[in-house]
Amino acid sequence: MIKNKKILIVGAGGFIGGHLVKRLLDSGNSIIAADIKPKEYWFQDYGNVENHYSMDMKEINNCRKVTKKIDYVFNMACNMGGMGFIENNKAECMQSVLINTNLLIACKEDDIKKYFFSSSACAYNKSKQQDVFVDGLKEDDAYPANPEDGYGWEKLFSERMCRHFMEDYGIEVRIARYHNIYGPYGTYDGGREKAPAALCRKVIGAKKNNDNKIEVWGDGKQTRTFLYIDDCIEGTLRLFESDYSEPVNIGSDEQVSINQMIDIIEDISEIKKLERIYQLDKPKGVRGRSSNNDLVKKVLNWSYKIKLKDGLTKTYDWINNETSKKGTNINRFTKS
Ligand code: GDC
Repeated sequence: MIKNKKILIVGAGGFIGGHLVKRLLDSGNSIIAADIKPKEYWFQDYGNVENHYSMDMKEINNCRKVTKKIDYVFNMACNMGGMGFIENNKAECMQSVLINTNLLIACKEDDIKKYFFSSSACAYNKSKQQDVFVDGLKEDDAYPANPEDGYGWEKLFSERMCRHFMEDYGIEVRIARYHNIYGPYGTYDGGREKAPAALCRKVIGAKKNNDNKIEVWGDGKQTRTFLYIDDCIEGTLRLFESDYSEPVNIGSDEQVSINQMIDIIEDISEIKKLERIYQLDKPKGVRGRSSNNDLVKKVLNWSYKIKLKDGLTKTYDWINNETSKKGTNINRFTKS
C-alpha cells in the first residue's frame, strides 16, 4: 500500500478523484488536490489536504504550480458524464486532451517518476460493441482504432501520449480503462449522470411521488458491466503499484441489460413493477459493452468483489438520502 508519499490528484473534486483522495489520505499520504470546479461543487472535500479549487489544468502554468516536489501524480480529471453528456458535448470532451498533455509536460519538467491516467471503456472499437450480450472487451480490442466519437478518441489519444512519455522520457505510466463506475458521491442528476445513478433516482422519484412509471433511454435491452467505486479504487491502486504499463480494464464482468438493472433497483426499493416508457430518441451509446477481466486477474492477481445488487443498494440508499435532504443542491456534496 502506498504510504508516506506526496501525491497530486487532479480531478479531485470529481467522483472517482474524491474517493481516491480519501483512500490515499487514510493510508497515510500527503495529498495535493486540484480541480476546475469551485469549492462548493467538489463532491468530497477534505480539510487536511492542500486543495486547489477552480484550477483549470488545461493551462500548463497551473499544472506547473502543483507538480513541484511530488512523488506520484494521478490524473482523474476530464470533462465527462454519462451518454447524455458525452454524446452532446464532443468538442468539450476532446479538450481534456490539454489536461493530460500539459500535466505530462509539467511532470517531465519536474522529474515525476510515476503517473496514472484514467482512461475509459469508451476507447474500445465500436464495431465490437454492436450486439447485446457481447463477449467482454479485451485490451487488444481498442485497435484498430474506432472509439466512441469525441470522448473516446480523447481517451485513446491520451493513453498513447502516456505511452510515449514513458518510452521517450522515462516517466512510469499506469493506465486503467474504467467500465462505468458508480456509487455514492457520484452525479445522479443534472445531465451528467450515468445509468446506475439515473435509474436509482428515477425509481426513488416514482416511489416518492406514487408514480407507476419511469422513462428509460433506448429499448432497455442494451447491456453493460458496472463497477462499484470501492472496487475501482482498489483496482486502481493495485494497478498503480504493479509493474504493468499498458492499459488494463478495471471493470466487473457481471453483464446486465438496462432492463435487468432496473429489475434489481425495483427489488431494492421494494416498489411494485413500474411501467417502462422507452425513449428511443435519447442517447444510447453502444449496444453492448462489457469488461473482459483475464488480463487484470493475470497481472494484478485481483478481481472486483462487490456484486451489482450490493453496490446498487448502497448507491440507492445514498441517493435516497440526498434527495430527501431539504434544499439539497444536486452535484454539491461537501464533507470535511
Ligand atoms: O450513460 P451511461 O451509463 O453510459 O448509459 C448506459 C446505457 O443506459 C445507455 O444505453 C443509455 O441509453 C441507457 N440509459 C437508460 N436510461 C438514463 O436515464 C438512462 N440515463 C442514462 N445516463 N442512461 C440511460 C459510459 C460513458 C462514461 C464512461 C463509461 C465507461 O457510457 O458515458 O463516460 O466512460 O461509459 O464504460 P455508457 O455506459 O453508455
